[in-house]
Amino acid sequence: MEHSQLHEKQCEAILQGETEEAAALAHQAIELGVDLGECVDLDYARGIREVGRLWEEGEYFLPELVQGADAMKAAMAVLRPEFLKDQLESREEHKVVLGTAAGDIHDIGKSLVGTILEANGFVVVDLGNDVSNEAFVEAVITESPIVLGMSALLTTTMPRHGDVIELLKERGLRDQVKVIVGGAPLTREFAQEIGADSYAANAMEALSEIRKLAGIEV
Ligand code: B1M
Repeated sequence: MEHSQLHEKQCEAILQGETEEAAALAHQAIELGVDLGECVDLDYARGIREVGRLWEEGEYFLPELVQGADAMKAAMAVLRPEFLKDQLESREEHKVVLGTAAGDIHDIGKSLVGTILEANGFVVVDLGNDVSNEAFVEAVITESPIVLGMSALLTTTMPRHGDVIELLKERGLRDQVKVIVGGAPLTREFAQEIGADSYAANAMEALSEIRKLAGIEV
């Protein structure tokens, strides 16, 4: 199969919510030696954003939204070991705690950020999704990460990032950890407003920002 044809088919599989097809195509991408970053950034992201657009326009309903997400997750599960194959040696002092804000179950983007960080030598403690403000603060105490990364995909849940930062200040912990936030509705301005140390628009930018926060030269 031509690479361009594979890219189209991958996007289509996410758009149609075809979980098995998406996983099978991910295997083919590995076999064909296609750039896997491109598969995620171009094909899967394009497919899932189109799903979101169709849902917003009332053409897709919740089941289609769920199926699209499941197809993307299935493809990502196939690619994850490949991303981690040439993993840099992980270092405990480069620990990052990650999670999605309270009330928010969107975790595909956050998990992708985690995979890219792990592949690049970070120890990632992923708290999952719908993480309470208290649980984020608790993890800063128990895990002593160098960076706390919070994700949100809903305009209603992004303010929780600011709440966590306030809670860290109240407990005298703010100076112990750098904070980065991200997720589709966020902006650099929002990150500055709530007092975060950094913001990233995508997984590769998150890697570069977190390296800077951790003082890692590349
Ligand atoms: Co929902 N959803 N969803 N959804 N969903 C959105 C976000 C929405 C924009 C769709 C739309 O209207 N077009 C809309 C939000 C509107 C708003 O807030 N203004 C929406 C809604 C409304 C909802 C529900 C309320 C629907 C309902 O039930 N009526 C509901 C909410 C549930 C809840 O959380 N309480 C809901 C549910 C779901 C599913 C469960 C079906 C599913 C999520 C499955 C899952 O994640 N396990 C889902 C999906 C798939 C989407 C869309 C279509 C795609 C999100 C995604 O995975 N993108 C989304 C539409 C859209 O975003 N355009 C939509 C792919 C992913 C790779 O990108 O997450 O942006 P993204 O992550 C990127 C960057 O943002 C960045 O890097 C990532 C990689 O490049 N990044 C970070 C992310 N986190 C970062 C953290 C960092 C740094 C960078 O540092 C720590």
